[in-house]
Amino acid sequence: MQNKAHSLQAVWQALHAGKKFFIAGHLNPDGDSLGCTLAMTSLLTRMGKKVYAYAAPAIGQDLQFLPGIEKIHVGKLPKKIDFDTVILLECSDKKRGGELDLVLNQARTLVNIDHHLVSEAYGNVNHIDSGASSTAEIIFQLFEESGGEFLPTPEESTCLYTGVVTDTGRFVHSNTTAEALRVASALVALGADITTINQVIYFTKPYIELKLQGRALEKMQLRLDNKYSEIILTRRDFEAFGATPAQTQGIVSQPTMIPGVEISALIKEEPDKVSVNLRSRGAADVSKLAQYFGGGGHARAAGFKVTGKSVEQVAEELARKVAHVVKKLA
Ligand SMILES: [Mn+2]
Repeated sequence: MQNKAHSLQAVWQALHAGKKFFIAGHLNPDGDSLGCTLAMTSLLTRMGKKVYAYAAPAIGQDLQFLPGIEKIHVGKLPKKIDFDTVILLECSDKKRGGELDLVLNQARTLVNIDHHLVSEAYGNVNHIDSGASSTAEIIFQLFEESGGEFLPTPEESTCLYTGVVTDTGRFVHSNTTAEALRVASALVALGADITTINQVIYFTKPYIELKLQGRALEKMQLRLDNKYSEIILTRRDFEAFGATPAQTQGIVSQPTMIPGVEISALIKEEPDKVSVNLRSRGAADVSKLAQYFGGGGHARAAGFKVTGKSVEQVAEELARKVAHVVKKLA
């Protein structure tokens, strides 16, 4: 069995030993994934290392404010692949980072840092802490482990705070531990720009996203004794506002505000697949549901994608599975 619990000191050893680094988070990077990629890129650059930061396939508009974002190579691998150390952040398995086989196969050292509940120890150095609110929390602890040699800069603090605040849902999810708040507090003290983070991430929404949200709530249906909320957005819904399936942030968690709703699903018809976001009020573990359909995530927030089936087929298959889950809760 591989070791899932290498110490942060082992991570530091790999950072010191490497010269040419490749860093990536998961596909469709969120605030945690990008925040950690940028903070690590900045740290390694300060250490005098060569770093190639990668994210794919695109970076959302709301995360473009992150300091250093222009340094990320979006969906583009270098012509010459020549890295001694690869750092995968937030990737519960090797495939989560995208088509990186060429990079992964040639690296001497693969460092895997993650906080997902179901995470494989695919690296040579694996630091997997499912008790951490976010990978950003772990990266902050990594800084602390340097014994004062490296403190996060204000820019790195902004990146890491973004990871903590987004993964905890603005400090409301059950992963909002004392440690998460301690780390957030320390990052604010170090200069994290929380005014910009709050304004850009939480108080900015394009007109078409608000309109799409309105359409989604109108289409929301309660099923299974009102314990399951289902929202189906078809291609036509997206076309009505000129929106893309990526512009649905925040929609899936809204139905869990309704008393009695245990599970919420947002089912989206995309050009080549059906993608599903799941949320749980807390009693049901939606990561298990997602895993059944080949996806993954956390107990309260998970998702999956299906190809070759219609949006209606996926909705019915999911509803049948959800029925088993909510029955057990009763
Ligand atoms: Mn995360």
